[in-house]
Amino acid sequence: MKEKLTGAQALIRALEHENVDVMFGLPGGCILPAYDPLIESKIRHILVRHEQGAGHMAEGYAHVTGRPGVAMVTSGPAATNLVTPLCDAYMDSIPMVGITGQVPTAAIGTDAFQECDTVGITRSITKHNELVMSAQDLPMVVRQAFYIATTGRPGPTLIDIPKDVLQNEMDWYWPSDDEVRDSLPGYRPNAKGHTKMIKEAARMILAARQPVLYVGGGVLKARAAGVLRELAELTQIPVVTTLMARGAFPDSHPLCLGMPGMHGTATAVTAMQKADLLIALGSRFDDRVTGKVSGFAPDAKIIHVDIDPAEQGTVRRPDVPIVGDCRLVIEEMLKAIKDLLQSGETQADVGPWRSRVSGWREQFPLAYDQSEPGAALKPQFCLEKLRDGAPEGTIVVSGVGQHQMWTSQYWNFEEPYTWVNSGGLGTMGFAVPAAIGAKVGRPDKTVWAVDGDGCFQMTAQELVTASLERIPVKIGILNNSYLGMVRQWQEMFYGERFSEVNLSGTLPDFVKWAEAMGCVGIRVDDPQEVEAAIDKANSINDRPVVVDFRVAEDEKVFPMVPAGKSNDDILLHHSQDSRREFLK
Ligand SMILES: Cc1ncc(C[n+]2csc(CCOP(=O)(O)OP(=O)(O)O)c2C)c(N)n1
Ligand SMILES: [Mg+2]
Repeated sequence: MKEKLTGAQALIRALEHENVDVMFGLPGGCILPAYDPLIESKIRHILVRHEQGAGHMAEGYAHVTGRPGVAMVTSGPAATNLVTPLCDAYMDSIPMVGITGQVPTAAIGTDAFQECDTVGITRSITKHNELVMSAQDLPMVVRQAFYIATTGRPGPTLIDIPKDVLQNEMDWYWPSDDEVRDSLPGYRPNAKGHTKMIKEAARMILAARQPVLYVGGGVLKARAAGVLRELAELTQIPVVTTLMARGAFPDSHPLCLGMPGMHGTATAVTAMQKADLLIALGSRFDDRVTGKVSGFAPDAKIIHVDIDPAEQGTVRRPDVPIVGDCRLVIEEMLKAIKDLLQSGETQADVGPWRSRVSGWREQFPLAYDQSEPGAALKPQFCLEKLRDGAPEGTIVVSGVGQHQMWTSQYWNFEEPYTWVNSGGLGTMGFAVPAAIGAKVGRPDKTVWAVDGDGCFQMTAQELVTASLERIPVKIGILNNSYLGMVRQWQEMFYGERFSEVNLSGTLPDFVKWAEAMGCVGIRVDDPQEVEAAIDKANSINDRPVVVDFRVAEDEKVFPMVPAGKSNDDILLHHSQDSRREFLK
């Protein structure tokens, strides 16, 4: 006799079978039946204050653990509140499973209370989504959702479950791996790269005189940091790590050039421009990296390794396309290079290239000035102090804006999975909930979120969640009283005509707000007091802490490649028109 369960019981049991240990959510009418069996379940449920928070928490959890984050919410407005995190996870290839309630099957299409077409709305921002029409289907649908979210190029999936489907009875079963694969005949992610292409890539790597390893988030997704390091050290090829790949290669390594792109280091940007070979590993030639595509790395041949065939040639036509998992492909590449070397082939001398690149690094370091007595506190100074005071292995999360770019620039990323940010979508409000999710996933680690005053005001209410759930995250607000990144563009490209970017110098009081949410609040505006404030924040581990760093209003992020311009037009500082001289 098969065991009879309700759809809701089957859903929760299926999540347990998928080894879900925590989920983030908020109940409501249509998802109500699923919240009932949750009471008996071992799965920890974190009750959020807004469904967007649940989605970003699931993302933060997935970022640092590599396991899919789960968010469960009700229908209609709750489902639409989950749209931004789903899109965010889609853009940054984060494994995540969203579960939404839906109006009863008989009411679908009638504009019922809290009805919306969730699968329609989320179709283009999920890897896969499904409206479940029968309770009997639930175990298979759950297995498919987890399988698709975590295999191939990871991403979000969504299961939309009408209320009656949760209430109806079904006969429990648990599909095997083969049954899941067979149920998805159109889905066969290709993990292993093409042997001939990999050999061709190995030959090109040995022949290149000015090569650069252009490392993207795919390397982290593939857990390939170890083999990447082997490849870089064997070939002595310099490495750039994109915004999504910070931590995939240690910043302190002599071969590391830091971040490329719009706000990348001059060395990373220029090395790519001057390269004769770009080995793109899990990177997608994003416009923030390439600048004007026609001017991007004009002399470089391209090897492009990506698990998603759709990325090949989208922006720049590769000379050697390799579709496959970065770890497996790099392993094969290493073998192919070693075989060639053993058979007597030699590598071109990359020594002169390396010294040229090192010269740029010495000549064009990141710079700011905090030395002037009485000058306003600089955000970069706060970041350096945060970085130096942070316990080893601290996870850093950021919002979106100037503070995000400074964090990526000034932090030293030494280990993978210590950097969590919203790269592709650039979602303001990401940091606080994502930090909470990260801390839930890695309670053993210190988690600092570096946020903007604008971003913080979008999702700060989740600190109530963190206080009540005893999730002691630390938030450092680089409070410049402005939507700083927009202000920077208005200053530079709109003739200093500031429009709707001033968030007011005095309101709100972030310390009082933090205290009202059950956190410790600290304010600091004097450079002399920054270290003590950070030490105090680091010593508090029973509650969330918010540090309000009152920083200069007009500091700008440099270097900068203005939008639409070529990377050759990188600006090192505001007074400079272009850096063409340096590039010659
Ligand atoms: C949800 C959302 N709305 C608008 C934007 C556009 N935007 C990008 S950065 C930014 C300013 C962020 O201000 P703040 O959080 O104070 O950070 P700062 O740049 O000052 O460090 C804005 C409005 C966005 N990225 N996301
Ligand atoms: Mg700001």
